[in-house]
Amino acid sequence: MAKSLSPKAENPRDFLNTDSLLAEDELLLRDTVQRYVNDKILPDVGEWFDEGVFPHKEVAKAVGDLGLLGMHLEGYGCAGSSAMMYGLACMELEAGDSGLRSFVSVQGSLAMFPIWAYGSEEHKEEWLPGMAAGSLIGCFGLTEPDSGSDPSSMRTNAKQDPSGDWVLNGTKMWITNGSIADVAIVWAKTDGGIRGFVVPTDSPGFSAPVIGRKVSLRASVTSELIMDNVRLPEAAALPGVASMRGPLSCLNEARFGILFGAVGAARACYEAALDYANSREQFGGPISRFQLTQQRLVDMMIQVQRGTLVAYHLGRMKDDGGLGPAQVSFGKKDNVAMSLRVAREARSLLGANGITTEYPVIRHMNNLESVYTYEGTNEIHTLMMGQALTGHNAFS
Ligand code: TGC
Ligand code: FAD
Repeated sequence: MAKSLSPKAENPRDFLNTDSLLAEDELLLRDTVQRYVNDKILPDVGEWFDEGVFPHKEVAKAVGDLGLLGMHLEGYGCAGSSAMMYGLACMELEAGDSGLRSFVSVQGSLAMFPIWAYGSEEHKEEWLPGMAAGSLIGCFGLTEPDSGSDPSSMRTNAKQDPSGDWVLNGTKMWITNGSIADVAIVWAKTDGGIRGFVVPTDSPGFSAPVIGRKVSLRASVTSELIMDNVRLPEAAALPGVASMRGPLSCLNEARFGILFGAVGAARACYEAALDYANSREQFGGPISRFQLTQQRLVDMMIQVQRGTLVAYHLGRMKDDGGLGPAQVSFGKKDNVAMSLRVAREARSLLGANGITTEYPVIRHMNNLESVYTYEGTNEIHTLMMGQALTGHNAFS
């Protein structure tokens, strides 16, 4: 009888027992979000993706009730959780769908964070409690049609007229949650530098048409923001920052969530491939008995486990206050690229079934193409790390 080489059975879903690196409250939070995703998202998300819809009201209320919106912020109805907890939530949400994690990251890290970090007391009291509860939705407008990787070239501008009011003009592009938002954080050039503006989306002159024909992140709303002489009171400008540091610091927060989220998507693809390989039979037995299939599964498993370790390490660094932007780039670049590789390999392992949304893999794979591009493309993160290594700016 063949003797097993290992004294105990490794868990194929957590081979290195990375769970042992998490504290009890972290595991509890992780399991709660996982249960929500399994029960309320996975049964329907394939259909949402097929139909290009995202039931934002129900989802916003549910994730608000779970305390996930702006969960890493303190006060104003926010949970005040650790960075690690926020990362774990993102991991589980993205195991459901990148669109779900996008919704939560944009709300918490890109719309609530700038209000929390740079807003006036009035901004915080007016917006944050409702946003934490999910009854108000936010979006973040930085990218423009001609200004993507280089946001400091933006054309959107705000001018103050003699009354003190701001008049905002310009177009933002590819804005997650744009058409469903109650409030947009819009970054614009002013005579005093780049400022963030808190723009209620019912302001006259503001519109947010949906961007259609997407084959990625279909269960997520992506929009243009058009500002045509939008008049705002003087107090609409975020008082705490007047440079690119404002929007770029928000990106750090969201990129941190993404480096966890991408692992969740990769794990979902790997697990789908493992289950499929054990059940699909060819040449008289399960395809998991072929050496080549085992090599593919082992490669996927190693990549997912490595990505998990990187995420947990960066999570601990952030909670200790020692995580710099170029280290966030390490995680965003590497974990998203890893996730896309795993998704493509899993897609191929599922054969023809891999091309249908009956299975989650191609949905994740297509979503990850957006994740690879947004929040700083793979190349931009390479250059951020290159600059940290060498001191040379190779962006232009
Ligand atoms: P640079 O001249 O280097 O710096 C300007 C000011 O910003 C500060 N800074 C940062 N602060 C905090 N965090 C960072 N990561 C920072 N990077 C720079 C810097 O210290 C300086 O501060 P100060 O006070 O001296 O003025 O900036 P730059 O304009 O040359 O930009 C450099 C570059 C290329 C890295 C940056 O533009 C960049 O990251 N580009 C990528 C654009 C991007 O990621 N866009 C994302 C849009 S949002 C999105 O995609 C949401 S998807 C949401 C979803 O659905 O999940
Ligand atoms: P470009 O900047 O035009 O880049 C094109 C290519 O050139 C890329 O491969 C890039 O890596 C490469 N490149 C650019 N500069 C360099 C360089 N210096 N060296 C080498 N290569 C370079 N933005 C928001 O503000 N808010 C949102 O909520 C938001 N949500 C999004 C949702 C989705 C689904 C998507 C797809 C995008 C979203 N974005 C959002 C926009 C996103 O951040 C941008 O798409 C991204 O920053 C890249 O900009 P770009 O698409 O204009 O590409």
